[in-house]
Amino acid sequence: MSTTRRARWSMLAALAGVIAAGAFLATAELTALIVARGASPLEAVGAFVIDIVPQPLKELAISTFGDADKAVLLASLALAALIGAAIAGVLELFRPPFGAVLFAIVTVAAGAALVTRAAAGPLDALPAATGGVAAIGLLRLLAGALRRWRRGTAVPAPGNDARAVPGPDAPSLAGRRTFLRLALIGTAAAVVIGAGSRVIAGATASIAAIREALRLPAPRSRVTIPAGAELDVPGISPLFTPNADFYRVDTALTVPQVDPATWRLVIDGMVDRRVEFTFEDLLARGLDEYAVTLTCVSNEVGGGLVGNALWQGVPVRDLLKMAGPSADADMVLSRSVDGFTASTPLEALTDDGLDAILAVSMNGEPLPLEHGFPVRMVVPGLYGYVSATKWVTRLTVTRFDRDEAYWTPRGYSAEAPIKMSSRIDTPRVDTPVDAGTIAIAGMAWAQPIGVGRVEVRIDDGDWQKAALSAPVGTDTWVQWMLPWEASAGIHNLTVRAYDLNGEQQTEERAPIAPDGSSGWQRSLVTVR
Ligand SMILES: Nc1nc2c(c(=O)[nH]1)N[C@H]1C(S)=C(S)[C@@H](COP(=O)(O)O)O[C@H]1N2
Ligand SMILES: [Mo]
Repeated sequence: MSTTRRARWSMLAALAGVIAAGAFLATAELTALIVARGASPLEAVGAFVIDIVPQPLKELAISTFGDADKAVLLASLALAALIGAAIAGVLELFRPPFGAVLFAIVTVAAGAALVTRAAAGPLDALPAATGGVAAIGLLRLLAGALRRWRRGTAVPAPGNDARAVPGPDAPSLAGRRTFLRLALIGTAAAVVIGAGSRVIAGATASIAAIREALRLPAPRSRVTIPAGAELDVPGISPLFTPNADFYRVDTALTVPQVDPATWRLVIDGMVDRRVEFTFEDLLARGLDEYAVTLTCVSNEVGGGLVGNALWQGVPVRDLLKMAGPSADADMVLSRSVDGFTASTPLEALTDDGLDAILAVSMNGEPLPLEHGFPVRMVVPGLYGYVSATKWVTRLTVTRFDRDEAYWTPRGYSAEAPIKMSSRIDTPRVDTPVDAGTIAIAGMAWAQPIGVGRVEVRIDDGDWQKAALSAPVGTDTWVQWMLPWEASAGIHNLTVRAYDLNGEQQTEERAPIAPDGSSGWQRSLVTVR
């Protein structure tokens, strides 16, 4: 084969390598955005190189390039990657599967760079893994198509009929078409996905920075935590759930990025006048603090989709009053910036005895982005999907017979008060305990009435009254505890609660749909 022909095929193969590398980066960035926030291979590899470059070289770079040293580093890295990718492409065409092997090595190296960073978890290797799979897959396809294309245009060996013009045969044409199509689609997809992911990641970083810098005014009132509000029992849930441990449930694929400077709350619909508030307007009204336990309708008996926090915000009723809801309205449809909606009974938001709020702070800090920054609703006693709209931006006063919320046509009730429930935190089903005196303990909630009593039954014994923590309020859960002289064997524990009206938690089992699970939690524990 002539050197020029070989050079031409090499150029195409190199292009295939570069496109595959693009697919690697784009897929990795997208994965990082969705599952492993902050695990951008581009940044990790950059940081890794900065770490391994010897100090004298770093100093030389800084003295030579000054402030541009990072840019020069990134440009050198990009160039090296480009050359490496091109080589992989050529290898894959002429010496398969060595191009794919080269990509596999880079994938493993990038994964290692990602998981060995400080505070990284095993999930952080995922972007490299998905990137590697996409790149190797595309490279193999491109190289295969190229080979088919090339075979059909091969120059006949000397001695053959020299007059027979070597023209492309049918498989060759198909190979060419496949190669060009794959190359085009691969490039376009990589550019769109890669650039899109970077833009979103960039926006995320900046809203996170805005939140970080935000200083909320001190609240006018604070929740008083009574003595004895928190029991000292190993293995029990803390009274207040740390933000990092708070369950998260929403329909958002990526966390909405809302700048408080441009955020607006509109109240419209069946009102005397449409009103609009800025974030500053809300803060200027003065913040009050509330302790409210949030519960998800998807929480199974004994489950973890429930958490308790201190929220600071303003009562929804005050804002609604300014708009003047019409007398025949009975619902408020709250809407998030991402289109999610919740239907809340109007009276749950206007009742003077019920603290429905627009919250800006959670456990003493601005709402975390994933919990609704900058503003969300919190309504005591109603499941999250009918009340706790995160990233809220609009409250439309309406009627249940006119409007429907996100979950209503999807099998859940339009109205859903939280069902009274109790949960055993310790001992756990999966963790055997030693015989002797141990504490059976957990949580119970009956928002907004409050828990009056919790009872525990061991095996087929009598119901025993558990000790309760001093309640912070009627909208929060309480902790309960029962000391137990545990003997070796397998035991059956059951828990049930009563609210302050004397109502007993129902024994009747119900699934989460359409309006929340019910039933007593029964738990088998092993005592050694
Ligand atoms: N914008 C928006 N808000 C939402 C949801 C959602 O999907 N989107 N889910 C709701 C549901 S079902 C629950 S249980 C709570 C959960 O709030 P958390 O994620 O802060 O715990 O948010 C509610 N608010
Ligand atoms: Mo939920």
